[in-house]
Amino acid sequence: MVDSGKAVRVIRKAVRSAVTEAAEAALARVEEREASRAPGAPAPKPPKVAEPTKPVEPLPPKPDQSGPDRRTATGAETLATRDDVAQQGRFLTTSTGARLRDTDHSLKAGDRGPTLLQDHHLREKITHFDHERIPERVVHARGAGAHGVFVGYGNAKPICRAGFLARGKETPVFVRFSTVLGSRGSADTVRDTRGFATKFYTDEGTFDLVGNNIPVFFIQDGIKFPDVIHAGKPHPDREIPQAQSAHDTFWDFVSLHTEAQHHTIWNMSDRGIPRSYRTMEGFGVHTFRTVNAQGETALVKFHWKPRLGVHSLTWEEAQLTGGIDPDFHRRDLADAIESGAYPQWELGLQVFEDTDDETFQGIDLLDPTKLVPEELAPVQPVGLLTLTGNPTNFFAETEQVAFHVGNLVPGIDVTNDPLLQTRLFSYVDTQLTRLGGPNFNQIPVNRPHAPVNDMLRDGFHQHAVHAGVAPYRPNSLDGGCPFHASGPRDGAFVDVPVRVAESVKERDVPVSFADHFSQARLFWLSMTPVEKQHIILAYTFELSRCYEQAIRERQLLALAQVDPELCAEVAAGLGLPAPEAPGPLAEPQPSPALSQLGREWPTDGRVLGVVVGDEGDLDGVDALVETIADHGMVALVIGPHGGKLSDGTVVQRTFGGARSVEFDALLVAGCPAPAPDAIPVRDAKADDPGEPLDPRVRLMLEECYRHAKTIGVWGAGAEALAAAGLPVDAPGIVRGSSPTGVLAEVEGLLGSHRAWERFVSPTQ
Ligand code: HDE
Repeated sequence: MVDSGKAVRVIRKAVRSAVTEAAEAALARVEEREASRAPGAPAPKPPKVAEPTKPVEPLPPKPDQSGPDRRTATGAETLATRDDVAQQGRFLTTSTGARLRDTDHSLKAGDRGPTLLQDHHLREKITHFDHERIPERVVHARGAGAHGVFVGYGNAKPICRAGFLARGKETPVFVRFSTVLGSRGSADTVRDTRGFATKFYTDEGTFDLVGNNIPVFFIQDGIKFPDVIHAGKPHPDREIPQAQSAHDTFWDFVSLHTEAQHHTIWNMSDRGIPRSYRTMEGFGVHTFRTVNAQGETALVKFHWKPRLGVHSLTWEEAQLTGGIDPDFHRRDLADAIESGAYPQWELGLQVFEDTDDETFQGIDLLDPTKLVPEELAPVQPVGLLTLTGNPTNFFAETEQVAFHVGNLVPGIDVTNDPLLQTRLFSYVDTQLTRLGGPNFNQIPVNRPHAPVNDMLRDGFHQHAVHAGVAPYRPNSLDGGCPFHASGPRDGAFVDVPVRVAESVKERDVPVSFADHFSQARLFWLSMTPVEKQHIILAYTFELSRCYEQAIRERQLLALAQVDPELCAEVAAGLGLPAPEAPGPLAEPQPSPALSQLGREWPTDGRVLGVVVGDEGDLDGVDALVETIADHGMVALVIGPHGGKLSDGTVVQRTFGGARSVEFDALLVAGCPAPAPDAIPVRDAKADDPGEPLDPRVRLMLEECYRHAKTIGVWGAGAEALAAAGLPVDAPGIVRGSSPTGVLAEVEGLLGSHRAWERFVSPTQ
């Protein structure tokens, strides 16, 4: 079905046109910015120290920012610019546009008197503030979004007639990534599943692909969703722990509902702690049904394949980052887009014949706890997603975006997967409360790009001004409009007439859903030794955090049915005997595609820390920083103090403020002596200010080494390694004479993400 060479050519051409504008903006921005090359400037123009008093027009959005298309509530294009939907004019006004001369003092009966009820400005300001919050999502509350474009390759045509998959067709998208368990303000790097929800604003209506970064789910029937979420959320009495699965109720549930064991082993693997949203795969999880122009159907599973590969944090990095930069993933996504390293994923399909039994090689395609190994059904790329713009306003866009698995377009339909069936009910229902009424699809970020001609009327926050008198059909008063589309030729969505087997009404489960362990075992057997060690560590940590031994023992019994070695190692860590599996284990063929190791990937948007001293080590640093930016990566100069160094080099991080977890690799330009603030009373990290190296730099080197990150040194940088007691010839340590030579080698090594050989594994 796929000619991948041709597809790549088509896509290159199409994407070029789609992202040129954004790329030019990024370039212009880089030229504009002289003071600092690091992304993350809070405002489009650096502020002055003195308070601005001369009235000026509101500043425009930053060049990396994008926003919802300026459509009407019924999907029509407008001539509005993005500034038209932002603040207008030079003066502060009320919400109804009356200019105000004072917003700092309430209207009082005398300067010491009580506030007057007639102060309409005070009342408007406070009342609006009182209602600024809306309920956070019951799951996936913590997230980050971005705008982008999807370009079809055209090769899906034989199985799917959806127009957005047509060759070279550009469709605007909004993507929201998220964690599942944590509240809106929780840390990004917790161990959890990640959401990967994409809204395609297609010409044929909005298509939402609301997926996760894990291809299977905890439960087989949506009726258990409240249960698994109640188990994963903080305990109801003390409301702890936040955004964690390492607690009794979670493990109580998954050890009793053993269908959750497959999803759980993915969570315990490195997939549960991604390095970046940009380095995650995405999965539609359920099997969907596609329809081609002839009305023929196929069963498909959706995949997102990141161009940068699948990479994760180490557990220690994830924990440190949670404290040091709880916004790590959010910042990473925004910074990458701002610096022009546009994240990309190919949309891929696994395609299966639409047979009566809806199975493929014995795998029940309606069971969402099962995946189909790529070795059995290759993922065929059908289009490319590129994220090109950060939201202009988090609340308006990322918070108010409303996904729904029932937002389907002609050519894509659902199956009877009992998890998917429940989701079809849940998503609209939840928005009614969260977004305050039934008109949430009229919020700018949710507005379709296809003409809307529904008969839904009124309700809270109605933005459309419907004309006509006959929102019913058939009618004669409005000329009969709206009419039914006659079928696919008119672009109608036609529910696929799938035969429903003769059956009885029952609360039951298919026999094929009874296998809970064979694919958890498949996942385990497909891991490399170092990945297995990480899984053992994760189970041991999580179960050690459970209070009740009975829960640990019950989960060990589940692990015994996954793998005896895994069970024995975790049991040893918990100080418990390893139980025997009650019966023989399945012996599935491993799927190497499930492992994250063993391939080389591009390094766009990777963050390199460049350690410099105040003087003497600065030769070539400025040029190095520039080269790093030219190579699509981000350089952060780490110096003994803020501001500029003696040669004018701008410092983005200080020894006191930086921590290793921010960087994918460390470049060390010298052996900086302890800075004046390297005193324990000021900075606990400086507890041993021994000469000759600043102790905070030593800590960064130690951590980078421990986390198997690449470290590059030149000049006196080698002395820093020695002072930190690190071997200079270990894998992933690059020594050279020039900064650019070292960078070239470091970049090469970064392609495999880490110096994996540095993790010592007993089973290697
Ligand atoms: Fe969701 N899910 N879910 N879910 N889900 C929500 O919708 C629900 C499931 C997923 O960034 C909610 O707008 C039920 C599977 C993502 O805005 C809610 C069931 C998968 C997001 C809801 C599932 C997902 C949600 C909460 C079991 C992966 C975030 C707020 C039948 C394929 C979307 C909202 C965003 C959000 C219900 C299971 C993915 C309550 C009942 C399986 C990525 O409607």
